[in-house]
Amino acid sequence: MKPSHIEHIGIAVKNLDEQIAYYQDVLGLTCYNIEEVADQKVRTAFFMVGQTKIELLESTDPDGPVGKFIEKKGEGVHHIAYAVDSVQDFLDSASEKGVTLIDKTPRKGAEGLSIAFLHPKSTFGVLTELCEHPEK
Ligand code: CMX
Repeated sequence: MKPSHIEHIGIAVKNLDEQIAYYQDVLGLTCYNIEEVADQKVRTAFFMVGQTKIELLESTDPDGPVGKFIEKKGEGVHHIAYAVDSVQDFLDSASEKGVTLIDKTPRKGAEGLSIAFLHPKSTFGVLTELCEHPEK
């Protein structure tokens, strides 16, 4: 049940290309994947740091979750994603403990992962994502 590691940190950005340049030129990381996730209304860019990814999120729709977030709070850390063995088991356990779920069952996220979100209003203001790798 316990998460094995932080799968990724999601960062809301206004301009993906400008931010990719910063992560590459200043932090020395390599962008290894750019992917649009139509379901989430975002275009994403990924960097690996050890076992953990940085996921930059550019909104493709002002009414999408990242578009609304940037409008209210500006650019910055948007969510923390934990790697778990079973997203469904984790959701069931969190729900039993009174946590509000955004997703009651896993859905498909970037890079083919099964993902689900816990509502930030019941996780002390931190939007929390659970990720399961398909090979598990
Ligand atoms: N972190 C912390 N709080 C957040 C938040 C975030 N990322 N996003 C929204 N909130 C807060 C808002 O500030 C707002 O708080 P107040 O009521 O105090 O003002 C409250 O949640 C409601 O926000 P809203 O702008 O009215 O937005 P909605 O209720 O329509 O949606 C949420 C909020 C979290 C349910 C929605 O953003 C969601 O479903 N998120 C999960 C999916 C997602 O974020 N996808 C993008 C990433 C995809 C990927 O990783 O590939």
